[in-house]
Amino acid sequence: MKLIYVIISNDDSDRVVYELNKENYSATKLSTTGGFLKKGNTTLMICTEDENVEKVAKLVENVCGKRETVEISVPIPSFSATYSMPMYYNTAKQKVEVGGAVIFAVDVAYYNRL
Ligand code: 2BA
Repeated sequence: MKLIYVIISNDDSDRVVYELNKENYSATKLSTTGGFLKKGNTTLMICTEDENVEKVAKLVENVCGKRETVEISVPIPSFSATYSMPMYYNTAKQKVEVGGAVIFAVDVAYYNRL
């Protein structure tokens, strides 16, 4: 049994969950934030048999499509010497790949539906 994490854009999330549910995969949606761009994204948790991991990845790929390179303003935090919270953010233009999906899977030690 594997727990698959799928990180996708918020725009693709409803469609991906719809397609997963249609194929009888259950998914839990988490509202997450990308550490680099500091923008909201969606992380799906899908627990399924090992042999389904590639099928889920293919399904996600079909919905999310390919990455593209865009130039955007990336937030650059400035930390004070005293506090670990950023005092302010500067931005810098940078070429970044967006779109697509990030997928990884981990072994599940225990699974039960009570
Ligand atoms: P973010 O961390 O906001 O990253 C958004 C995109 O910015 C990344 O797309 C990547 O193209 C670029 N990027 C990230 N870090 C970079 C850096 N240090 N220098 C230059 N460009 C950088 P993706 O790779 O498709 O990642 C999309 C989102 O998936 C990430 O949002 C993060 O939330 C998550 N993610 C990606 N790799 C991960 C990993 N190894 N572990 C956990 N989460 C990951």
